[in-house]
Amino acid sequence: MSNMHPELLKRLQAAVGEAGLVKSDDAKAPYEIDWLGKWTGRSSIVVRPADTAQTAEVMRICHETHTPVVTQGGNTGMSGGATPDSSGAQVVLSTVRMNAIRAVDPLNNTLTAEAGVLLAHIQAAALEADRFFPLSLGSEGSCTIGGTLATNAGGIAVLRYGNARELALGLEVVLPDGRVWNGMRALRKDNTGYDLRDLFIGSEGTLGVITAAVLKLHPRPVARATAWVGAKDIDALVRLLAQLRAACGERLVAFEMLSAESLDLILEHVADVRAPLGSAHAFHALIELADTQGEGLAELLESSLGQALEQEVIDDVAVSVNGAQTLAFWKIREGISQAQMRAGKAIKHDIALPISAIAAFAHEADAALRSAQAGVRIINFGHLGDGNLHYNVLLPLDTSPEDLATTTARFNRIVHDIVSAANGSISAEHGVGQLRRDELRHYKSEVEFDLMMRIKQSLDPNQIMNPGKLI
Ligand code: FAD
Ligand code: 2HG
Ligand code: ZN
Repeated sequence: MSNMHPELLKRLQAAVGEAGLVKSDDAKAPYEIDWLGKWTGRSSIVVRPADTAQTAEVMRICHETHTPVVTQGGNTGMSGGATPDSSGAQVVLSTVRMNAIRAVDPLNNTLTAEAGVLLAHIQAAALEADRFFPLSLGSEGSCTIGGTLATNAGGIAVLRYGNARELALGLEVVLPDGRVWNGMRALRKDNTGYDLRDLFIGSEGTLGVITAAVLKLHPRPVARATAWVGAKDIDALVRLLAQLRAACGERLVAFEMLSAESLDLILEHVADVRAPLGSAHAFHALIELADTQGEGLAELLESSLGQALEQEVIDDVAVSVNGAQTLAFWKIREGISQAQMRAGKAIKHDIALPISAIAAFAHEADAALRSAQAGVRIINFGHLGDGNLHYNVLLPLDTSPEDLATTTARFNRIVHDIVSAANGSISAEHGVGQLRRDELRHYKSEVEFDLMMRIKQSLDPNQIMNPGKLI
């Protein structure tokens, strides 16, 4: 049961009603472990406000009483940002009851949704209005739009449409002291001072609770053409990417990469998948074009890839012939997170580099890791089109926690030093949370870190928003 002071419990109950509280240990348990099963904690209570006013009241109470708050959406984050610590003192504020789509405006190409709406529901509502919300992630059936904005998530269509930040026009945020900032502007131009919206996007629950957002919609594509490509090395895929961007322009929406080791892992651990070109190639890419015009898309993809074959940039191609095959291609790509969980303990590196530096990075990091540990299993895959690799290392399932901790620290330093030397990022799309907090301190400049600390201090002077995460 909740170990909270009875007076505080009474006030929270008055704010959200009995239906808005989760008190028993059993009922709280799912909020106290993350999706990967990697981080666990203990909350004092879980509060589930039904609207912005209730959220504001909860925050006013927590601010006054210096009670720490961990905001949680779908709890699918990859960096441990939504899990409370082990003190039992933190309140989990779940946004799942704030799940209304407030409006769709097809003339302005916008959709207004509350924070707890699932990403998949936003995509569906856009399609119902004959529009398109392009943000797409493996977790879209479980993650919320609030969490997706709070982590500035990316996914498989960033190459064409940008990440969460680029798809948000306005936000409503409950500040740590309970005031509500109404920034719900549905404008594409607004130069009225500092960009507060962009401050909250990617702030991972450390500056306030996002309660609603105005999102950008795009014209609905009516045609897509998808292909699977095999190549001898990652350099070849980087060359292919440049050729396809030049030939297909905005129609190139996805360019996803899997190394042979990543593909083998999926084939071994995910049911009902088959490698379109076998698994002999060292690198594979899943490529998709989409367009609001139906004509000529498949031909464009075929001719562009045909040319790359002739020039021996790539070694083999399978162009999807129907919707079922396209889904089968994507099922392979989306199986990678599950496959890693089943196969071992993954040391994840979610890194970004200039695309022109990707191949050199991969060669250098491969060599460095292999010389640090013979036989190391490198699971390199990701959103090559965005310069974002998931350059993971897989350890056996029975690795002890001590070995995992020391190997993680060693491999993080090797990989992140190479990333840093190339002016890359050690967190491209998954955020910082607990996973990268100490690494962030190590790699951010003093000036940048100081600015972040000042922002945090001025918005959250009582340090109650997601303590122990990000900063
Ligand atoms: P949570 O996990 O609940 O929270 C994440 C963080 O945001 C926490 O710090 C939390 O405190 C904060 N937060 C949540 N809601 C709010 C709010 N309303 N206001 C303020 N702070 C809030 N990410 C990618 O970028 N690209 C991918 O391709 C991708 N694929 C994934 C595939 C799988 C199978 C899984 C499990 C995850 C994947 N992710 C990916 C991770 C991604 O960050 C999350 O899936 C999602 O965007 C987070 O949303 P959520 O609602 O689950 O947030
Ligand atoms: C993806 O691109 C996700 O599939 C998950 O960002 C990455 O499992 C991972 O490391
Ligand atoms: Zn990803």
